Amino acid sequence: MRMRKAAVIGAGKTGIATALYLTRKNYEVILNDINVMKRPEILPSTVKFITGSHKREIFNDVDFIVLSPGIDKKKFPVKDKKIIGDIELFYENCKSKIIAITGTNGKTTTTTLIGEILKKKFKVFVGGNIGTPVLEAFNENIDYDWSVLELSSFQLELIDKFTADIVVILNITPDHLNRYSSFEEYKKAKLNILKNQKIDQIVVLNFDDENLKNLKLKTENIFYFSLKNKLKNGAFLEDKSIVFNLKNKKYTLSIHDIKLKGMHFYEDIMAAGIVGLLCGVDFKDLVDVIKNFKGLEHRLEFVTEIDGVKFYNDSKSTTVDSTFKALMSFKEPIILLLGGVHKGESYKKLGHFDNLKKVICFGEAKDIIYKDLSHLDKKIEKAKNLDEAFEKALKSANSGDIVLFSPACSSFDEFQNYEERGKNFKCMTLQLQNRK
Ligand code: UMA
Repeated sequence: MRMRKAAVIGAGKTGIATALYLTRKNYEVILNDINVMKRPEILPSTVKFITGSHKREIFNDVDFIVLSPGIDKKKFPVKDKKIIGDIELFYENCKSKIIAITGTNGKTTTTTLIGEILKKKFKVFVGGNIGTPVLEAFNENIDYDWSVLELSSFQLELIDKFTADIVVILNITPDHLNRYSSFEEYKKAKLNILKNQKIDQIVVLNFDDENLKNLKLKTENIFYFSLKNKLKNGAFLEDKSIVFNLKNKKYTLSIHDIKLKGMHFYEDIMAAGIVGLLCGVDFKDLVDVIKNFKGLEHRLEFVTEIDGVKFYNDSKSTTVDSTFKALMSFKEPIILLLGGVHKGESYKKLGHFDNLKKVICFGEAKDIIYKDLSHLDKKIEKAKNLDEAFEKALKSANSGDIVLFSPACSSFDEFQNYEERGKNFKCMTLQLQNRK
């Protein structure tokens, strides 16, 4: 009998984990990356590694193709083969219950929180867009109770039968408009998380998001969270507390127990709390996790205070909406560093905060940003790159100000990724501190 044969496209994190997984499953594997690169050492010799363009003939006799999420299926030259992503392969083999989290902003924080909360009671795998490829769940023979998956629109485009026991959709605002032709197309990819809805599925949605509030679903197990409305079944903000009102039981969490700055984090906490309580975690364990959660690197992360100026690293912000939320988190005068690679959105809504003292725009997107925010007049300046933007920010900063690095763009004009960009910002800040 002929060995089953699969092609894996992209030799990044996903591609390598997929090639290793399929090899273990006795597939003959071809791994093809468009970039000419060294053969990754971790690959077993049985994997055929081909660099260079995705030529049709490479795939002639494969049974299916696994695309990495960064590769746009619409642009992939092969159309007559089954094409899936690693999430689908995961689903085919997964024995645990699944929680799938998506949304434009807050996915990683919510996924991390849900993971930590469930770990109080269960064996939990956490993976997906968060950085650990999902197929790594099968590296060791662990019987997980729950798999908690952060899923991006790119990953959701490539599902076929995938479904989850609990689905969380945090928000849908414009993003990746350099890959999608419209917001509607992007939204459709995100909502693919409900493609194979189940009648008994639990769905957790943001009531304040017009794209989510009125979704027609098969299930009646819908739980909402809201910063603005008191809800009968879900979580909401009341006075200085988050109230979880679930199945006729009320639990109250004081916001003084929350270390994270920014109302948008309350949404993540509400969503994670609902999931935790529905899964049967004790409220006191949930509060314990939230009390001790200091937030994640590069997400409105407090770096340091120098001469009364506070520096925040929000390098993960690659969308206008998430920078908008970062701006909403401060009452103090803000010096905002904005720029990188333009992703197709208008920056206009960022220019209407009274406490915006200065905007320094930099990188490839600087001219577009400058034009969109031209009404700021003397309050906006251009800089070549992040280094220069940082220097200019210092010139405007006085005691009591916030220097907010929340770029609203992707990082690839200067950096490998947002992590490298954020580390760079933190490094400049800490060097400044050492000079003092
Ligand atoms: N490549 C090709 N052909 C192409 C384009 C790229 O062969 O036409 C190759 C590149 O040369 C590279 C490889 O594909 O070697 C990269 O693949 P990838 O971009 O899918 O990256 P991975 O390393 O596999 O990481 C992916 C996710 N990346 C993207 O979706 C862009 C990671 O999310 C995720 O953590 C990881 O899988 C594990 O699941 C990152 C991300 O930026 C954090 N996500 C986006 C976001 O959050 O906004 C969606």
